[in-house]
Amino acid sequence: MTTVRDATFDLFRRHGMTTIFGNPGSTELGMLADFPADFRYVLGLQEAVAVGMADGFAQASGTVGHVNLHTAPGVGNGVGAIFNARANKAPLLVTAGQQARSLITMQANLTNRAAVEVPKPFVKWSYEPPRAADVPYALAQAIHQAALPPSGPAFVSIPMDDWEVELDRVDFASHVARDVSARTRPGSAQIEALALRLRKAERPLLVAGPEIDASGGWDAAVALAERQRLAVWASPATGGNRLGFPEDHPAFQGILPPAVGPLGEVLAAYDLVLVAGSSVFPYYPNIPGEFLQEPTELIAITSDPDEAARAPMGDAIVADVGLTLAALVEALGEDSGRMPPAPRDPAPAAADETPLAPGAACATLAALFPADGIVVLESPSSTPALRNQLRLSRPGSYYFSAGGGLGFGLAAALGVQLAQPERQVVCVLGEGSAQYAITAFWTAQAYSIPVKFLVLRNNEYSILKWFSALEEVTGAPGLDLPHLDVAATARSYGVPADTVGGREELHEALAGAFAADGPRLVQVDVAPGMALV
Ligand SMILES: Cc1ncc(C[n+]2csc(CCOP(=O)(O)OP(=O)(O)O)c2C)c(N)n1
Repeated sequence: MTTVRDATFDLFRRHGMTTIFGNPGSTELGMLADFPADFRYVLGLQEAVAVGMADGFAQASGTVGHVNLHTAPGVGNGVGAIFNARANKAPLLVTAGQQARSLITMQANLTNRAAVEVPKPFVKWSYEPPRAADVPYALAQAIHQAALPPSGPAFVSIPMDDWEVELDRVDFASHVARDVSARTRPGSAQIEALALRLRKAERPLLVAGPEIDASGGWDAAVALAERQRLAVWASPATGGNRLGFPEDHPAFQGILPPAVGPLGEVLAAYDLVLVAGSSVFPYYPNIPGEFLQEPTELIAITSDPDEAARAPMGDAIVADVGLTLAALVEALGEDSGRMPPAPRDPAPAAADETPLAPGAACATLAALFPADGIVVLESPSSTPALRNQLRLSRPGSYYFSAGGGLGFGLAAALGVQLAQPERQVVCVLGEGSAQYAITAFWTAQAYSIPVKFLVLRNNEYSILKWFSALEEVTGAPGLDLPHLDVAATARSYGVPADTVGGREELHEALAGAFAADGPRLVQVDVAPGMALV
């Protein structure tokens, strides 16, 4: 005989899911009892942190991530981060405890009355098994749901008295040992038709989206661009939770602007736009204009049927992005003979002023950035400057919140570092953004997670002031952040931290942080305002 708990942990083992992020309560202790030695539990002190860490871990580890939350309030606290995970397409199992089955009907304390409803808009699948014996089966389904394209969070609510229940083999054996995969390639006729359109194009463009990296299609995207002499733009930063193309490559032209009008103007220079692994498009803010001007044509490749269906223009192919790009490379053969696109200009050097321009801070980071480093970014008004100065060029080097809910950056950086212990994670944060996951500093020191944090402090919600100007809003309150000291807070949680001013001081402090073991934080004062370079 086996218990629900044993069968569940066997299921997790089989899927390589031996890291569990969470914040426990009395309703989760049954699951955590006699915690197996081959598993690791990573404690987040608030649920947004636990979910954010699991999101980063899921994206960077190649496994389904797992976060365990405390019944209704825990899931409630985590919902903003679950929203982000959905936008990031992070394959994520979210579990939560529930009151004992015999007490649910009387709505005893801690009963989650609508357990399945609470996370619903933001998860792919939400379930509470009707019998204890169904818990492993429900979890197996949730894991498959989370991993199948488009990957995303799936939720299971588990009554607290289920874990000790004994199972008959017949109740669980068949679902533990199942592989389910759905990486599909378009048919050869579809590939040929796409190859023909590319061959005929005079000024073809590849828009590189986050799903290229997630599907392992990086090399295929580079080969396609090089052989076909494609100009390459990154999909707008608003939805670009990962990079799809090396940003120091001569074919790379820049990051598409996110608003309809300006984006349409960039596309107008091309006759065929191939969008790989992005929605069409993560538009924001609302600057009207032409979506696509004749005679430009657009074709999107995405594994997400919803993205394909809701695109306002162009054709779409629903298939695995990496496999489709590889098939296209094969079908198109060697060189297209086209003229290569002109390379874009190097990023201009930012002036050495006080306070430092955000671009100068990013350039200082770039000078020290480890060759195999990974950036997790949440510093809204410096996003373009960082992408311009750093020009990351390796797969799996960049994570950003496609959902835009703050709190992702600090938390996810820890999850990414746990998933990629051989690579150095650098987390670049605004001092405002850091507050939404501030307790993650405790987890960083408690588990010796050696993330290096760079906080760009400008004493305001700069991006919101930029939006105010764009929306012609004057007199909005709540946009200033005087006296916020992230370094002092990080130190209070046990993370060594410095505050610096000029470029040389920053260089020295960052070099010291990179040379040190364990987590380190450098806070630098920067000039407010949207920084493009
Ligand atoms: C959960 C959540 N709440 C509020 C916002 C709105 N918001 C977007 S950017 C921003 C300011 C971020 O400030 P900071 O990190 O200091 O960066 P800066 O704008 O100064 O670059 C806020 C509050 C959000 N995106 N997510």
